[in-house]
Amino acid sequence: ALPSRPASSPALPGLDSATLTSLKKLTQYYAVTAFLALMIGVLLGPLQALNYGGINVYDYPLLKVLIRSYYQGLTLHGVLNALVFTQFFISGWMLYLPARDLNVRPNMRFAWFTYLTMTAGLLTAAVPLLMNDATVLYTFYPPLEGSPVFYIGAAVMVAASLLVAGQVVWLWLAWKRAHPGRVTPVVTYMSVATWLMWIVAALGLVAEVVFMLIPWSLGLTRGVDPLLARTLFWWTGHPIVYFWLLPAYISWYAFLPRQAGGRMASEGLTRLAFAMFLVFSVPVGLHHQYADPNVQNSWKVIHMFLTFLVAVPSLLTAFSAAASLEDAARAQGGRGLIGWVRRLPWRNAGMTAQVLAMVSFIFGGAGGIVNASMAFAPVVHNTAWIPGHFHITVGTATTLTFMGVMFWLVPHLTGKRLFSPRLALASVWWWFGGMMLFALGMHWQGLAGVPRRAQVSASAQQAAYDGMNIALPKLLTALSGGVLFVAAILFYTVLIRTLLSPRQDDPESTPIPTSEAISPAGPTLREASLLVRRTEPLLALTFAALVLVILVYGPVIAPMLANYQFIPGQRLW
Ligand code: HAS
Ligand code: HEM
Ligand code: CU
Repeated sequence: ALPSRPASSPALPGLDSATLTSLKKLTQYYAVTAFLALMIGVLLGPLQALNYGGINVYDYPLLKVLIRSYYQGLTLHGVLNALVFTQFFISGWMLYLPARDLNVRPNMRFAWFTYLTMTAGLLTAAVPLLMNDATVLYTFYPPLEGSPVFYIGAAVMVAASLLVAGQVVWLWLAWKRAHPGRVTPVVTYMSVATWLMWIVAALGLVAEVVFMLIPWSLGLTRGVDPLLARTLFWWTGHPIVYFWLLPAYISWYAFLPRQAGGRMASEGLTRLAFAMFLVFSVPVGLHHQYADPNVQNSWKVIHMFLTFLVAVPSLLTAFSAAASLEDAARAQGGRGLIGWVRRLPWRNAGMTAQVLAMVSFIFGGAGGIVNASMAFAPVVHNTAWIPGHFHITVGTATTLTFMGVMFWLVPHLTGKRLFSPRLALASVWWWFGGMMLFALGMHWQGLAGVPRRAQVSASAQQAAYDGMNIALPKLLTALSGGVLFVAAILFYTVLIRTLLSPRQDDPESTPIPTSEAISPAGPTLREASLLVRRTEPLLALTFAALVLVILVYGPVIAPMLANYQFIPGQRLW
């Protein structure tokens, strides 16, 4: 278990067993809701992969009953996987960890209320999605206009995540007051930094949905400005990818080393990476809008350089993660420049999932740098390359890490034993293999010029691709859909059979795999290094983030407000 930190002040009650039971149940609810959403989302994926293999399944009457069109399916896939799965898992995960790490008792009524609000938002948004009344894709760019019910449900969901953020920041501040002069423990530090980043990030989306999309879809305004809406969307839309990534990083830094049999590299460096993400994640959104008119090039260039800057903490992470894995493997007798890799505990599905997630992220991150470069962006923008990029970032680095986390988290929360560790291990390799194949096929097709978000397999469109030499990448993409389908069956067999099995152990007999640090931060700020002291004031760093965002977004948004365009909505489906 996490070393329980003494709740030194009587004003700050520690976790008692009733609260812990409730907290575990809540975390389980968040995680299971998340993985149910992913299950539906992932069933649609292979159909899309077949589309990019030139095979059109969307005219089969049986499928037509369930989804009306390629785009309704794609909307469900994007929303359920990228928005619902991630947010639910993360909300449970990043409340549970700091509460345990600090040993502070959260207000459980509030915490359950938040979960129910988020679920209500999800169910509300699901109705128009399933009724083909909000087929606007997960980016819901206006002037595509969906049912107001969709936007309201989505807004409630995001608002609920901000309530979790508030509760965690509150817990942390209460702990700080009760422990003056102490260094924030590293798991809490990472969680609070991520939540604070998300608060700054969410402002754009909240403004877009509350002030633009909801009134417009209710018919209260005669139109909406697509450029401003896109700009506010990407204010949130880029940092949201770090909101998906950093919870995985928490596991790579704090838990994976122990699972691999070693130690975290350095608490100071870990904190530096998260402090950098807090400050630099948001002011980069224009790298999604290089092709948008009426945005000055100079601002696009500034956002490009800031994007390169925010890749730095990921590079720090790569070195830290590699160092801690090497430390683990050498401790188990590993030798050689890279021969040590063989000494990692490859039979452990949880560890393997995360290391494979990291390997995928080497390519995903490199592709991201390509996307961000204004010289390359016109080649890859809006092509199949882009889904190639994000299935090895959010679809693997994040998703495969969360899958691996579930292998210890479910036993830890419930006292149930993991059903078939061998199947679990197989599922992880199939997922990794499938996604690497998918990424190869899609990046390749993108370079050939195949667009994303296109039903390229529809007979009317096929002819446009006849002249292209893409038979092989099409085949790879179609095959990857099958491999990923198998991976999903294996994974969900393990997850569902585990959840349905009887409780066998005391849940605490599967502890949180917290790692020791080779270079710890020291318990008090006075003993801590300069780096640790400088990264401790997270609220001040949040303020710096806000200032930077206003500096690089103010001059971009102000002219859009001054020239607001009222564009009427369209329904293309
Ligand atoms: Fe991205 C588009 C740029 C990271 C997700 N991205 C997307 C979209 C999504 C997404 C969903 O600049 C599509 C949005 C849409 O629908 O239009 N992305 C970047 C850059 C990074 C990046 C510069 N993306 C992510 C992450 C995501 C994600 C993370 C989700 C989780 N992305 C872009 C751009 C676009 C874009 C443009 C717009 C494209 C367009 O034209 O529309 C960077 O943050 C990446 C930094 C990462 C690294 C890699 C570090 C490696 C690590 C692993 C180490 C491995 C080890 C293993 C140690 C530099 C940490 C050792 C192994 C052993 C066996 C020992
Ligand atoms: C889009 C396949 C799993 C998130 C796509 C596309 C394909 C695909 C082919 C591109 C569609 C197009 O551009 O027309 C698959 C397969 C999966 C899978 C075969 C595995 C079974 C995931 C996962 C996530 C994810 C796990 C995230 C957690 C997305 C998102 C889009 C997308 C956000 C973009 C939707 C849009 O453009 O509006 N998927 N996917 N996918 N996928 Fe997946
Ligand atoms: Cu981005």
